[in-house]
Amino acid sequence: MVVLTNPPMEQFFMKPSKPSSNPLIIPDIPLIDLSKPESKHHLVKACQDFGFFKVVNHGVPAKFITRLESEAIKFFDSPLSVKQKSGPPDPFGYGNKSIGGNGDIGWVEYLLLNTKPESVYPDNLQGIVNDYVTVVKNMACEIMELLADEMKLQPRNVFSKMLMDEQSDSVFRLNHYPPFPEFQESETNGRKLIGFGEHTDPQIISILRSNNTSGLEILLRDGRWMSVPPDSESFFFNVGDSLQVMTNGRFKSVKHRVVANGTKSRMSMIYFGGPPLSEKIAPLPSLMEENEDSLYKEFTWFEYKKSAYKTRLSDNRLGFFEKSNNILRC
Ligand code: GA4
Repeated sequence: MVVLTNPPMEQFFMKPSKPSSNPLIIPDIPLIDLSKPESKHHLVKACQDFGFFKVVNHGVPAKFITRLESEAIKFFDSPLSVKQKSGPPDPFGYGNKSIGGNGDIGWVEYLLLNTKPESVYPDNLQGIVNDYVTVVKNMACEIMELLADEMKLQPRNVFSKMLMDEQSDSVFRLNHYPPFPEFQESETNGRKLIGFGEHTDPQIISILRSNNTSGLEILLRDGRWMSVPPDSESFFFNVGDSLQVMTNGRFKSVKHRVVANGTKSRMSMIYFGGPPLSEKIAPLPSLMEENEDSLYKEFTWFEYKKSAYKTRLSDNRLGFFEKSNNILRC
């Protein structure tokens, strides 16, 4: 395990990216309005083209969100010695600047929690996190069932049952991106500050809610990074690696990253819906066309997770599980 006590400041800046040949057309983030039944028809395309969409009119009561946000602010405002009682992350617990165990760093502090019922959280967060995870998981299941309907998959809980399973290996994360001391454009030469480096999520589906500070960016199919306008009242869903495999590459596990703002704090809360450890992850037979080959070797979520936790954030984790004799859809 790599322990970085004080990484040089220089390492927190992104390498400049090549100017895009197509900078003018910025697509809209797919929007799913749960108050409009016809909105579900956009789900499949959103997962195929972006691996990402925004959900509005979701019905999650604001109190679950605001209570958690204010407790999270209190937690991150407390002295380092108090926060460190919940750490170091192994992988669960409080972490500061160091992400994962393989040398990734970002201008972020976080609390990573296991959502298993027996898990113990820092004071005041226990009930509040449990309540939040329960309502967000229910919304995730509703979306996954609409997706199954749209894909004509039977039973319609084919995805949601993995999140609902008592053994579901789901994770919850609070990220706080604090201001950067003496952050000035002139000193950074316009370079972006790494909050959370580019990566895909290994799980099935991730659901993010943030305060109104920008920072989240997604990688579009044409190779451009697109900044996602923040919206504290909505939830952002992203397809994870496991869902990409279960759909045999039809859905894209979206690469995303967070650029730290430098002057304004960003706070996000993310539920990562994962299957039970023993679950076999493979393309769903009911979805495969006649003579369609699986692009991936079958694996259990335990095997995938074990392998994923040995990688660096930006690595292509699914690469180890691709069947090399197949040509990947792009
Ligand atoms: C990305 C998605 C989740 O935040 C996470 C992350 C995990 C961690 O922070 O410990 C990982 C990362 C994430 C993927 C590769 C490995 C593991 C950091 C890292 C370098 C909790 C998860 O499940 O995978």
